[in-house]
Amino acid sequence: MGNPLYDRLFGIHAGKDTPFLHLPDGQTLTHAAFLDLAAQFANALTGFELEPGERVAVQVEKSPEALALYAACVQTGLIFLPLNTGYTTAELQYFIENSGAKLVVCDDAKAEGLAPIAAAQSARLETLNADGSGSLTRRAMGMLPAFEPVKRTEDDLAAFLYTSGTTGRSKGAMLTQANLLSNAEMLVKEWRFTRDDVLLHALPIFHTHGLFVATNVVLASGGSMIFLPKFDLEDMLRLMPQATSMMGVPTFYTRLLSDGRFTNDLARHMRVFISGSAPLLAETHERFQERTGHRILERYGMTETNMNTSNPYDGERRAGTVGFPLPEVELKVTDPETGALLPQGEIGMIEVRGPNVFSGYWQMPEKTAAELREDGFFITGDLGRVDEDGYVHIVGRGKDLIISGGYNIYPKEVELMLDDQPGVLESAVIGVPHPDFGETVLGILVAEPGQTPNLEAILTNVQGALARFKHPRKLIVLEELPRNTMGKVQKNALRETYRDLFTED
Ligand code: MLC
Ligand code: AMP
Repeated sequence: MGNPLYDRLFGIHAGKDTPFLHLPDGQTLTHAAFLDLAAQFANALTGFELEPGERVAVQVEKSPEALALYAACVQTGLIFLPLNTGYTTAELQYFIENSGAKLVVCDDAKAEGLAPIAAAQSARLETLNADGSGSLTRRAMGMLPAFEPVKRTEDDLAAFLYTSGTTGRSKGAMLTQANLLSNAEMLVKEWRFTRDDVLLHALPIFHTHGLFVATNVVLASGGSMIFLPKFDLEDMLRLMPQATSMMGVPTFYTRLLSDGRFTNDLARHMRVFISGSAPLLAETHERFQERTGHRILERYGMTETNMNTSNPYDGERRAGTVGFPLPEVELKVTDPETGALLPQGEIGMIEVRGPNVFSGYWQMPEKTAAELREDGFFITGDLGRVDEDGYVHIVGRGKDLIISGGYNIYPKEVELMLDDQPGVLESAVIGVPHPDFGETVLGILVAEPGQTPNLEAILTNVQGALARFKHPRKLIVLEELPRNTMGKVQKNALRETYRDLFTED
């Protein structure tokens, strides 16, 4: 029976002295050395007497050790729950409690704040820092570099990723081994990854894109990656000549284009540039091709489904579209109200079904039932259409969501916070175009009668509670919010009014 995810992503590299991680300091970790490290972490985890299926909540910086911890969770059958490094302690408390994690791994700097939260639910707390040090590593270093993976089936859960909802409460998307494996292996074929590939990896590894797409594809193909702690323009320009491929959010592409040193020459030897997590403007597409001769390959996915569609590797990569449904992924466009299938070409709700689709939200059967149909179709919340050639276009969102630099922000969460502030009667949070982040967060407030809210104090309060990327970049006070006859706030009107706020010179 074995452990399919471990066997097919990691185990296949046993004993191979082939490169896996090229680190910014010039060192390279081979597949064999990485597997040894992962086995040491697995032995360390086993010492904590956790049962397979229990959750490990992990908020750590990107490092080879962080990746080894992911591999260790796979081989011990523990559910890996990575968390954005930007989350505040208040945000983390929810994830730890909701998931019932029995082990929390964080940076030394966060340990004091998280200790009482972990203790309250009898979870163990270990640390792992950006430089790879920490209590967990110390323990792992004393362990044998060999581990017999715990038996698992493809239907067993491998990871939880939290995704916010329109009500402001995050939901834990439960991903099985099969969800991750099917996508990784499918994408290797679709995008022609081989052991000769060197992926320039500057994405965070706490989200689908950086972990389950970029990392898993490299693992499944036997290639290697230049493993950067974060996107840094200088590093990208310096290291691109050593890479064959890159995956990024649109901000990566606009930032590269904004620098004159990013030339045709620098990108000449590259095999493929892939973009996703947020819409790539057709204009960025065209500018990129003019500058480099490369056509970016845009694909579409989400936390609950991994990747759903992709532009073709061979064939026309059509700007403004996300390409075709991946093999084994069924995609249909339905009436958002009734769920009825719409005629080809019409705009409606995108629904997807396939081995990539998650198995539900952790302990939220009602939310699961509302979004995941009994026949297996997942209601994505994205509005789109399929053109006459079969290309999928995403034309909008049925869900109230802002995507800033590839990070999702659910306005409701920020509005709940703003509504609670002194002097604030109500608020509306919208996304407006931003030259760097694609969209950014704008908070619109209505004051309580006779009051003048202190905007600076409000922003300070928000800072303590929410991750930086969710903070409104500006607060505006209005007499009242525009509403339709039903009393619903007209966010479209607000978006229209403020659409040039950050893009005007
Ligand atoms: C950082 N900041 C952001 C931000 N990232 N603010 C808004 N949106 C973001 N995405 C904050 C920083 O904390 C900083 O705060 C300030 O904004 C400017 O920082 P920066 O130095 O310009 O940001 P940087 O660290 O360079 O990060 C920008 C980024 C990064 C785009 C490189 O956000 C990133 O790597 N994004 C990728 C996200 C991702 O992987 N998404 C995939 C989700 S999976 P201050 O205090 O200094 O002002 C998914 C499914 C799918 O969606 O289909 O893939
Ligand atoms: P997340 O919940 O972080 O997984 O974000 C998923 C959402 O990102 C999707 O539902 C889409 O709205 C959006 N998204 C991902 N890829 C693309 C893309 N290529 N174009 C437009 N939107 C995208």
